[in-house]
Amino acid sequence: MRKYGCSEEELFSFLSSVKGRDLGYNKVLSSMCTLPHPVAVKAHNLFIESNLGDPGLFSGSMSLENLLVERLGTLMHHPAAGGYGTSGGTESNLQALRIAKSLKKTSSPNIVVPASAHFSFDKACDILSLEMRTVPYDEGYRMDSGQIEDKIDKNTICLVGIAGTTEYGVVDPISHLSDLAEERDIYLHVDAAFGGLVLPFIENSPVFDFRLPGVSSISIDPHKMGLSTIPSGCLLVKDENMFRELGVDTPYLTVNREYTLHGTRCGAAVAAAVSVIEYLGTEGFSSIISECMANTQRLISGMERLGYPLVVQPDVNVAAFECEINLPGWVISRTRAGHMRIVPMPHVTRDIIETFLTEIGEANV
Ligand code: 0PR
Repeated sequence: MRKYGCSEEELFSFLSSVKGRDLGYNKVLSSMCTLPHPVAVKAHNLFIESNLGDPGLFSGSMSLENLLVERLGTLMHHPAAGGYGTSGGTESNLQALRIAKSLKKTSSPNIVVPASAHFSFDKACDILSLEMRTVPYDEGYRMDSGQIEDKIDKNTICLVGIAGTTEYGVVDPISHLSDLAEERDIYLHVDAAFGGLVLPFIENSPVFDFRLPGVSSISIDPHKMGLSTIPSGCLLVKDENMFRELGVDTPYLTVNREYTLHGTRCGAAVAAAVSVIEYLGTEGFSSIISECMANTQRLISGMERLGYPLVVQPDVNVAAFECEINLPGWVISRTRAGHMRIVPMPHVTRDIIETFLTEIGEANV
């Protein structure tokens, strides 16, 4: 640390120059985050000092967290769902597995996940000492229904399905998982970190939420398609009492027990997330999602016309192609299988898609 602080001018000129090295979102086609909505930024700033880790001090912020859970629970067709604002999908997935592990005590617990599972499950299994059993893809890059039962045994504490996979944007056979979960009395967690704020706004999209009776919990991330500020996730549970499994005594706080993972928690991101939801409503979200889906379709038809086949028709705005090209100036990612992967987020406008298609068309010649 310096002995004497620098001037504000010097500090902010340093910060601006450093920020200039961040890529921003302009030609970023790989990210599942996006520019936050202006109301999210405003609300975040308004609640900048809020700490949900000691909710008695911030009862206004806590009421916003309750509203967030109620709104997302209702979107997932279960207004009475319990939940709290997490730091993102990783924390939500970890906490869901903690609940599942606590509900079913066995000496060598395992979980059954699709091959597409996000790497947050590797981290959670490492932390919780769980064996991760992976079910291969079917031809549509979804968890192969026919191979799930083979992986389940008496030590299986949790089944996981993904609603909007990170790499191919598809939804696993969650209704089949729900049947299995009910039959075998196993906890079912749905990772809808990405798809949770996309699928409800697409007509005839696959059902993945609490309408399926076997679903125990759902992860949804406002800092992805919720256009909110980072860090913002939400873990919803079917029954609020499930959180008792995680309760610890907190004698010197304004509440006596808590079940969250973090101690100090960002109330600003919760205020931001709920603000976007209130400001846009279902109409606003539907129009943003339909634009992202239209851009995804335009990208798909453009790529196919150029001779780069789509790997699988996605359920959400993520598209993967058989294409080896690396276009300078663009940030594009690749799936584990090496497919080109593009996420048409709200910052990826139609103009950006057209420019990308033109450039990739020229690279083709
Ligand atoms: N579950 C799913 C289905 C996800 O796609 C992700 C993140 C997570 C859980 C974990 O969420 P958090 O990162 O919020 O803990 N998927 C992307 C990834 O990490 C997110 C991402 C975001 C990737 C921005 C790139 C990027 O620039 O792969």
